[in-house]
Amino acid sequence: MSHTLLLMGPLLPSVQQTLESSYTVHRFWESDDQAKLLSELSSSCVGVVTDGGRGVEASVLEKLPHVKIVSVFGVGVDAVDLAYCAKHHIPVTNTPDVLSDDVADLAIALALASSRMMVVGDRYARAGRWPREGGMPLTRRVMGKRAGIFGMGSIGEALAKRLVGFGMDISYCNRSAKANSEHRFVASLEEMAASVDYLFVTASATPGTIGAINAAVLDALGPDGYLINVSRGTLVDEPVLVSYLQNNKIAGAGLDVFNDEPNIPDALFALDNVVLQPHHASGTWETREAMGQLVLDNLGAHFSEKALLTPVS
Ligand code: 8YV
Repeated sequence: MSHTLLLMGPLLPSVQQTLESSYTVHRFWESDDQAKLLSELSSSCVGVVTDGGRGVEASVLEKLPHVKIVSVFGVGVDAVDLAYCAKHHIPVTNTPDVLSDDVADLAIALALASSRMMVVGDRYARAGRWPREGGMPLTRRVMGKRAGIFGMGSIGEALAKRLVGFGMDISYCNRSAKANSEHRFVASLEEMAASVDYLFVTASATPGTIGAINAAVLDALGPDGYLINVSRGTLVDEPVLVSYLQNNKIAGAGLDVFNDEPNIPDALFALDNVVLQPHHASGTWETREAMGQLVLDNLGAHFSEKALLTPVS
């Protein structure tokens, strides 16, 4: 008999199909009576599969005492109750590295799109304003500017490689300096923000980083600085960011992530100095397939009692 798993939300169809053909999978998000489903699965469910946004709460895990693995389709595990998992010796796996290049690409795209006002330009062109009014207003150059990366993990490193190609001067702020990094380490986020034109947020959401991009950091970034966030909305004090964008206290922002996804603060829709994406930095076929394969491989390793490929430490 195949192992019983609880799937918290839909996955890429090909991945979900493979999962459902290899295991007995119960779809949590489709259930009309989730409490009943959890009680029915309490003695049989041995694993949970979820994505980075949904994670899994202790209130679900408590009802499934035989769960021995949580496999996350995503690198961020902030929505998983890690303390509960640690206490109950439930290993958690995620999908690092395979998504880093695409997330870094989107960070670059957001920096270019916000500086070069690409969305404004697109609207300008489509509205037929070019022949009527002439060229759109001038924008700001990216090449050769100063970039600060908050979080120099695999995504930060992939981003730095790209920024080198833009001739940028690169600093980074991390828990500690990276032994082999050629870039400048700055221990204080505020200090780094004061010395860059682009502040990229690529750190994972932890108690130490949540709320880190606050008024003091945005003041330091200043009216010529751009904030690019491809990590988690929770790292930023969102109401403060909205007011800084409304009042041009920073030059602009490129945002893939928000505090209350899928809801984006209405005020941002009215602003030309922000480029918005619906949390899609890893959203390519190639990366989502690789993430799905890693989810399946981690489950396969767990159920055949082999070492997990990408356990969250
Ligand atoms: C995904 C993510 O959008 O990896 C993460 O942590 O947030 C994203 O890659 C998400 O997990 C897929 O639904």
